[in-house]
Amino acid sequence: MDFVDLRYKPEKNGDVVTTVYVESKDLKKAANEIAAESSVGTWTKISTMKERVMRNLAARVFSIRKEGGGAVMKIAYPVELFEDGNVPQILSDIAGNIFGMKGVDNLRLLDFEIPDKYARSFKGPEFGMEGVRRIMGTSKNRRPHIGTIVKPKVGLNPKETAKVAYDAWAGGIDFVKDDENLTSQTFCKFEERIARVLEAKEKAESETGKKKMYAANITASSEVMLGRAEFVKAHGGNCIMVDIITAGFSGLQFIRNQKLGMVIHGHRAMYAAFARNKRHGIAMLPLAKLARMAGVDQLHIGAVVGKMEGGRGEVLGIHKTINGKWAGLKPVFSVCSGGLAPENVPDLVRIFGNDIVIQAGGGVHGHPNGTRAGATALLQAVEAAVRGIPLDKYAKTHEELRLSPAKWSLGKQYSHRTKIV
Ligand code: CAP
Ligand code: MG
Repeated sequence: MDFVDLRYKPEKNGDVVTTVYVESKDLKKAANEIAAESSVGTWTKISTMKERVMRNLAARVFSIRKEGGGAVMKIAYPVELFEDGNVPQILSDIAGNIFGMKGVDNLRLLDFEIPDKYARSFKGPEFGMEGVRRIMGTSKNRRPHIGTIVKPKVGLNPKETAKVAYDAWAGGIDFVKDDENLTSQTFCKFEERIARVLEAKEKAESETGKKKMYAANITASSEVMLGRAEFVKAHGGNCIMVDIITAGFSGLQFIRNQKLGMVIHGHRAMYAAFARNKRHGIAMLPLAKLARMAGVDQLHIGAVVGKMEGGRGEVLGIHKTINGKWAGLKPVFSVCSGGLAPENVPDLVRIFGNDIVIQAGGGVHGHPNGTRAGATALLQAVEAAVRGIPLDKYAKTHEELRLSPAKWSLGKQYSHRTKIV
């Protein structure tokens, strides 16, 4: 068992340490195979192995704790195994072939820790939460930002999209974004949409006197993303969105490394293909850390309440991790989204505090009086929540909010929406 050493103590500045959950008929053998395959080993002894390679670069499983039907293991990887600033490469190591090995029935990457010096080799967010707040003028009044996704997800033409965006901004929304599956389809070509929506943004800004943000979804192959990002910049945009899992970390790093001077909004569509099965895959926490290293400024993390999976402990842990201090990488603005409506705002503020972006698509455009009223209702819910005023009380003097909970409060139409009291 060359790769299992239960007496080994990892070096804080010298090792990358992963925490994995493993299921196997033979856990110790699996531990050895995992550490071997993800560092310098292979399935058999090889004549080309050098003593110095084993000594300096072999990964070591240093903790095996039985849990559930398997075990939680900790693996130390010498940091020399990793290339500075390369997200795909760290994944090919710590989350590569090991998921497919026959000796392992299930394997889940739960977390990883990296030395500060290596962390600093990644660009991280260009703006981070404080940078976004500075742009939007909310550095002092630190209420949650509110955002909406233009709905229907796809199908509107550029003119219709711009109208929905304008109504949302005029109603009080800070942040409007494209949906994850809207890029440049025939019915809504990217260039025309971006030009029209940014025009609407300017109009809303001059009418409301408030700074607004629009996340244009540039997701595509890297060279197309760059062209689209440059188009957004040339038309006065301040934000771009990348579907970071479908575009991949390489695509995200490519865009971040251009230093475009625009906020990067990270949408996590497809994350659950890795993260949902609690016994296999890659949990959202490591995905979120990688996104911060690669350089997103805002990231979808789940909402606890609403339509997307993710319990309170897990999602709050992700928020604290990407929003907290880490080797000088700027804190990421966490985005809570998915099945949210004004009625969820008090729960969200109670769980996460004020340093989040609260996003509602259906919960804004589904308001009985339309998008503008829905945007105002969401803003009113935030005003009430940060002042600790119960929503039903605030709703008595705020018409849009009063009409909004009437539609959603019992959760009848969304029976799957959880309410946290
Ligand atoms: C929300 C949303 C977001 C999800 C993604 C959607 O719309 O636009 O993509 O929030 O999930 O398409 O579902 P609604 P997550 O407000 O209408 O639900 O934020 O968990 O990554
Ligand atoms: Mg969406």
